[in-house]
Amino acid sequence: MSETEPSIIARVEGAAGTLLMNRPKALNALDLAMIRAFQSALDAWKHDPTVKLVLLEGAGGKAFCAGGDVRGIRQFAIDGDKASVEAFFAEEYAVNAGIARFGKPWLSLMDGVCMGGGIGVAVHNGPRVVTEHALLAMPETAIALFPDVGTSYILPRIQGEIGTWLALTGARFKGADAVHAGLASHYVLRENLPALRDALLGGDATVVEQFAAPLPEASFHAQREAIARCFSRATVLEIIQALETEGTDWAAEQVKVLRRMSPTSLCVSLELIRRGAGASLDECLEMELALTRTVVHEHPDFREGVRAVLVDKGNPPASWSPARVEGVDAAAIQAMFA
Ligand code: QUE
Repeated sequence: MSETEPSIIARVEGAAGTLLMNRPKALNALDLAMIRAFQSALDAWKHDPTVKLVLLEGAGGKAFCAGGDVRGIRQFAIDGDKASVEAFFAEEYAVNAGIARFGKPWLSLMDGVCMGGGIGVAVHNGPRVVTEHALLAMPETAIALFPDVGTSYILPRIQGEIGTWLALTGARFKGADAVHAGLASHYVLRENLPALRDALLGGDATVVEQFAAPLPEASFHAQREAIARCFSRATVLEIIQALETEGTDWAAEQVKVLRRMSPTSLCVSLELIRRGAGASLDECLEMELALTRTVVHEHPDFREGVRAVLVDKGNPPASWSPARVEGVDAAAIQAMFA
């Protein structure tokens, strides 16, 4: 049965188009077939007057969507199949842009893990609902990618350098944290999702207001000032030095995390976020697509990062190239944006 079940289940229920990401064993990570199903739904429903809103959910109870199919991308890179890598990212980013200009509410119910590509199908429209079981992250620097799916537009617009901190360290956000940062718009308890879902099939997205629960304090509340102080620096090395100057356990832990990430990826990600602050969403998606071409095919860290994190799980990266942030050539990073 599961072999023939579609990886996206698209239906019209009442006045809502509903999309269920349905690869629970892969935490609903997006492959190209799923991305194409998103595009079909956007095309079918954008001008369909019977569809008043879209409701997006993840199957299985554990994840909304863990990201993109980076294992598949890595294999394309190893095979030298540039066309398939290009198709994946170009079509994924087109879906992100299509959601932003869909013109009707595109309502995401983030209950469980939501990372990378999952954030990309959730945050460019709204309402963006999280539960107390939501876990949001941009973990790409661990696999030597960079914050993509239009997050280079979103992250620099979060106040107090929270977006820079998220992008570089891959910090995990709970549902309430995501609302405090503006990545999510409504905090709803999991037990109330069935009733919210039923209400939404009536076609009025504003009913979500009636389901919002009191918002707990952000888990990063005590670190807000340190985040703003340290992550506003011009270079990754200066951010690390600023964290070392803080002299707190929290800051020392951030340095440890940053030292585990791909140094090249940290520098690319910081530059991307700084450039994204002054760019439109479409310009950000274009920058990201251009970066995939060098980062995936020409830089060794991506293959090594995906191998370590997702293929041979728990087997840490043998070596990054260069191995340390101190060894990254600033001109080489700038050249990747040319
Ligand atoms: C960085 C990423 C991803 C990641 C981990 C990272 C990513 C992704 C997955 C993932 C996780 C579990 C799965 C799966 C994929 O993990 O993009 O299929 O079952 O999809 O550190 O960018």
